[in-house]
Formats: sequence, structure tokens, C-alpha cells
Amino acid sequence: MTDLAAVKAALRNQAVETPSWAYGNSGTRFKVFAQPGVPRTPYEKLADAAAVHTLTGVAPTVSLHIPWDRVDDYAALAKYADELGVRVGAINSNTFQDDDYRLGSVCHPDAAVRRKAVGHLLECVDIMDATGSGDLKLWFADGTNYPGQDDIRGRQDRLADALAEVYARLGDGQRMLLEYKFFEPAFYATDVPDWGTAYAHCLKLGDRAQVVVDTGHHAPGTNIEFIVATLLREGRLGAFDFNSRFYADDDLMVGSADPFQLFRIMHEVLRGGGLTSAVAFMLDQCHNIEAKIPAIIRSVMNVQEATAKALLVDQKALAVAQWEGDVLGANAVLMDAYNTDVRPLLAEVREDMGLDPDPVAAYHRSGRHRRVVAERVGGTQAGWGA
Ligand code: PSV
Ligand code: MN
Ligand code: MN
Repeated sequence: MTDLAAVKAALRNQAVETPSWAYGNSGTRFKVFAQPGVPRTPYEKLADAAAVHTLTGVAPTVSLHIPWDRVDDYAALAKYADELGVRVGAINSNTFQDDDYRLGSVCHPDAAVRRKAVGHLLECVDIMDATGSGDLKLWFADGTNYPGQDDIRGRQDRLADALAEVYARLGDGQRMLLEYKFFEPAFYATDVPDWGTAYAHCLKLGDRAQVVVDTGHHAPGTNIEFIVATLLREGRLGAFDFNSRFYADDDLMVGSADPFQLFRIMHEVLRGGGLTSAVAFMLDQCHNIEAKIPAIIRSVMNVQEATAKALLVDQKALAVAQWEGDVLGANAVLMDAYNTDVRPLLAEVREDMGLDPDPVAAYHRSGRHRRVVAERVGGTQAGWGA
């Protein structure tokens, strides 16, 4: 038996962070298909994020990416967010789009390049101070393409030194979130390829260094929920970067390729107390061919649906079946929850929150897209290739 009132309360209190870059134009290395009405400035990205929050009620924060979201006055940007009813979330660093970073950034063999990269990371902490952001999110494109190209151990030492310097600069209430990715853009050896490497660095740094699980950053067949369970058990799961992959780092809408995997992840989050802790549920997606705001709303809804199904798992029945060694019974408890149509429940939750039960339809009815297309002429790229 599940307590429906508790399930609804948990769903009302859920928060999903949307990324500023998902609102802008993006593409593959083959082509960026520009869409009319995309934001031209970080201010307009915040306005789009606020529209998503107004319709869903559960997307109150926005990740920024520096330098894609560079402005002169970050405090003014944060104030504008506040006026729109949203807040600045994680500050994402970028140490991969500069010619100097051909051989890496914080792991580069040349100390001058490493200094430049660390300088950028420290600037990101300044931006956190100015915006009130609590999270510094680090993803490094560092790695090597050929055996012997550089010293694998030496690069780990350089990485550790850089992380320690930045960690020491964090203020009260600020965290460092370290993301891993098993390959790309480096193909032979990536410097932070897996959760174990990220975890080992975080462990040395201190409690406020935590691991980011980007769902698109794993080899096919990886049991991501096991990683989630392990990191939560160790108190080191800082955040998710949610998206979907079919082949590699595809950055498609979360819950679109494998909703069952998302459910299994959310079930482990729930089991590990991650729904009520400081784990940040962020999206890291790009909408190359589909309309952006409806895609982001749909993604938030997909996270909600997976969460609702996880909350509906009859934990008592599951524990009994597991204890009795009832393999099929235990699996059936999980599958019963997964196979429940939770859309009516989420519609009720939205109505309880004073929202339209169908946020995508409400967005289309609002006429906002037409208005914005007329107002905004000449969009910017999300950042990839910009
Ligand atoms: C590159 O793989 C990446 O998608 C990482 O997942 C980062 O989180 C994101 O770019 C933004 O820098
Ligand atoms: Mn990511
Ligand atoms: Mn990625």
C-alpha cells in the first residue's frame, strides 16, 4: 500500500533544473538548424526558463554556462531571474573551446595553460558569489588520443592540484560537482572517464566535492542505477545531468530513449534518500530539430513520471518478496509500479498547485511562441561551436 498523499506531496516538492543552453540554437557538427524566436541573450534564456517553470511549477532554477552566458553584471542577471520567479542554479565551466586547450586544460603539460584554466574556474566561483549559485559544475574535455602522448599519472596529479586550488576557494554553502564521461573528445584516455575516478578526487577534496552522473556519459549496457545507489550510499551523489542516448552523448530528451532506465534510476534515488537530500536534478540536453520550450516541458514531465512511478513502488511488498527469495514476486512489485499510468495522478498534482494539468497544451494555447518570434530577431547559438 502506498500513501497517495505523501506521493503527491513529494511530487509537488520536486525540482528540476533546466540548462540555459537548451533554450538556444544547437546542432551537430554537420549542421545547426536555427529556429525563430530563440533567446539572443542570457536574459532571454532566463525568460524562457521562467516560462517553463510557470507552466510546470517544478523548474525553479537555471544552470548557466560560462562563457556562453557571459554578462557584465551577474548580480543584475540574478536579480532579473528573481523578478521572473526563478533562480540561478549551477555555474558550468568551459575549458574546452579555446585554442590553448588542444592538449587539455587543467591536465595540460604546460603550466601556463593550466593556470589559465584554473583562472577560469576561479572566475566561475566569483560568478557563483555574484549570483547566489551554490554549485560549480566541472566537466573536463581533457584526455589523450594516442598511447604515450602524455603521462596518465602526471595528468591525474595536475588535475588533483587544480581541483584542490578551486575547492579551497569555495565559500560557505558552495559545492564542487565533478562530472565524468567515458570518452570524447579524447578517444584513448579520458582524464575523468568514470565515477570511480571522479569519486576518488572528490574523496580527497572533502565533503563539498561531489559527483555528477550525466546519464548520457556511459557505455551501452552500463548499470547506471547501481552507480547511483553506490554514490548515494557514500554521500557523494551531487547531481544528475539528465538526457537520453541511443549511441553516444546524444543529449536527447530525458526519458525518451529508455524510460525504464530512468524509472530504475529514480527508484534508487528514492531508496537512497536522494529525493529529500541536496541532489540536484538537472537537465543537460540540446534540442536540435524539435521545438525547444515544449521539449523542455516534456523532459520535466518525463522526470516527474519516472519519479511518480518510483514513489508508487510498494516498498513493503518488495522487501517481503526479496526476503523470501521470491524472485518473480519482487520483480512483479517493481513492474507493477512501472506499468502504472501516472499521468492522471500528475494532472491532479498540477491542479492542486493551481496549474494547467497539461503544460504542453497550455504553452501552445498561450500564444507565447508567436509573440516571442515577433519580438526576437536574430537568435544566438547555444554555445557548441559558438
Ligand atoms: C559535454 O559532454 C557536455 O555535454 C557535458 O555533459 C557538460 O555537462 C555539458 O557538455 C556542458 O558543458
Ligand atoms: Mn553533462
Ligand atoms: Mn555530455
